[in-house]
Order: sequence, then structure tokens, then C-alpha cells
Amino acid sequence: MQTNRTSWCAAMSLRGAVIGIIALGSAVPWRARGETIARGSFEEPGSLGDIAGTVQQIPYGGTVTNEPGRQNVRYLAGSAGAGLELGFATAWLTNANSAADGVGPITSSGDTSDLIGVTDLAPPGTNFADGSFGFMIEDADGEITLTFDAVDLSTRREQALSLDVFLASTTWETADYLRVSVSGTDTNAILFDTAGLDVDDLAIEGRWNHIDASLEGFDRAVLQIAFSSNASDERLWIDNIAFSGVAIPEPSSAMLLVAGALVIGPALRRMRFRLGICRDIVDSGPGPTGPHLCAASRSSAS
Ligand SMILES: [Ca+2]
Ligand SMILES: [Ca+2]
Ligand SMILES: [Ca+2]
Repeated sequence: MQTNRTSWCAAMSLRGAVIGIIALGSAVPWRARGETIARGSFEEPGSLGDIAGTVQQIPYGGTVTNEPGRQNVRYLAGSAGAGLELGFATAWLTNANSAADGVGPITSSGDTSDLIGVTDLAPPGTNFADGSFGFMIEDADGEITLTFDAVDLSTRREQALSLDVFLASTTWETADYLRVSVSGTDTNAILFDTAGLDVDDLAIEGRWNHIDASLEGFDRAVLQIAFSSNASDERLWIDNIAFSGVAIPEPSSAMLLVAGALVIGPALRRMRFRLGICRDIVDSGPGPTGPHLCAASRSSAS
């Protein structure tokens, strides 16, 4: 497997991402250090079958759905395995790459089916980045967007995301693009974006490109991959998605003891104070007045 590794910061702007692409191979590698929190390798949904591409004709935009005997474009986490892989959904949206009638990904004329979904068809001359299945998109005739389940990062630090993408070596145009983005509660980031550029000029075709990105500052993350194309040989493969992070330690038992002492200490002092009042009153002399005033002191002190 030919893999190109580089790094892009999560906070990168569009222009920054472009610079990242051009600087391929010269960037100082950045590596995630935490343990894996969530993965997407398409091995679990792959077990649902891989027979033929979608035949769906959606006007203007909408969800692409699973069809019996065809590539899976939707996966409910845990529905076909141990649930170790992220669920995802696929949508189609008309854009400048669409036919004039705005119908896709199967156009009103010319298309019969498109290989869009989980596949065991690896990119030419190589294997999948991980396992035996990946997600493939060809001939979108618009924009295909793959959206993954949200990942909780709130109990982690040094949060990070990595994935591999393979763009076929062919002739691309400026209307074609690949955009990888992540959205959180208050933070969004574009990790990689070729919009407005010609993929032909970026030296990223015909090989796996590994993306490592920091997600520090994200409390949750929804990964979205958008791909625009309009030809059957303009193909994208996605694989080996991994969210990682270092667990933030739970408060230690020693810290809990200290916190407990801070609460118990004043309570003991108040109790001693109340007892002192009671003793003084009781010691003041016999009679019904003493015990009655003692009870009143407890009540007001609490
Ligand atoms: Ca895989
Ligand atoms: Ca198509
Ligand atoms: Ca094109």
C-alpha cells in the first residue's frame, strides 16, 4: 500500500489547507498520542453485502438509502457486528457538477448505476488502508456527503482524528472537490479542502493520503466528508477513520478525602459549638427551661 503521510491542523483555514496540500511531504509530521476512542473502517457494514451500485434518482437533494442487494450507504452502529465502528449516513445534493434537471446521483439520462457506498473493490494497484472494505464514491453528478455519528470527546485531552483518502488518478476539473470537516458544539473546522482548485495540480492522486488532525478544544465531533464529481473514473475511497484522545483522570481518592474533610470540618465545629451551648444551658441549673432552650439552639444553628 502506497501511503503518503502529512499533517493538517484542525484549525486550518481553507487557504491553510491548500498550503498543507502543496507542502505535502515537507511538513513536520504530527502524531496523535491518545488511545483510540472510535473507529470507522467499513468492515462491519461491509458484511451486509456488496453487489451493485445505487440506482437512486434524487431531485435536488436528499438522503441516499440502503437498497437490498446494493452497496450500503447507511450504517446503524452495532447492527452488523460488535458495534466498534461508527455509524454513518449518505446524502446527495445538486451542484455545479449536476445535470441541468438537478437529479442525481443517477442522472435522468446516461447513468444506470453508480458505485456509491461500502465496497470490497480496492483502489487500483493497492489494498484498503485497513481491512477488506472501504467507502467508495464515483460519478456523484453533484455532491455526495458522508456524515458519521457524533463522538464524545468531553472526557479527553489531546483529541485527534486520522483517516485515509484515495483519489483516482484521472482528469479532474475545478468543479470537482473533496472536503473533510468536523463540527462540534461550539467549534467547527475544515481539515482538508480542494474546492476552487484542480485536483490535477495537487499531486495527491493515485495513492492513499493520510490525514492527521488535532481536535483539541472539541467536546464532541461529527466528521463529514463531501465529494463532488461528475465522471465514473473520478473516484474517491475512504478508510481507516480513527478518533483518539488521552483520558482526563478522574479525581483521585486522596483528592476526594481532602474535599470530604473540607466539608466535614466545619460541620464538626458547628456541632461542638451547639453542644457547648447545650451544656452551658443545662449546667445553668435544674428546671424545664434548660432542655427547651437547648433544642432551640440546635435548630437555629443548623
Ligand atoms: Ca477498511
Ligand atoms: Ca452519476
Ligand atoms: Ca469532473
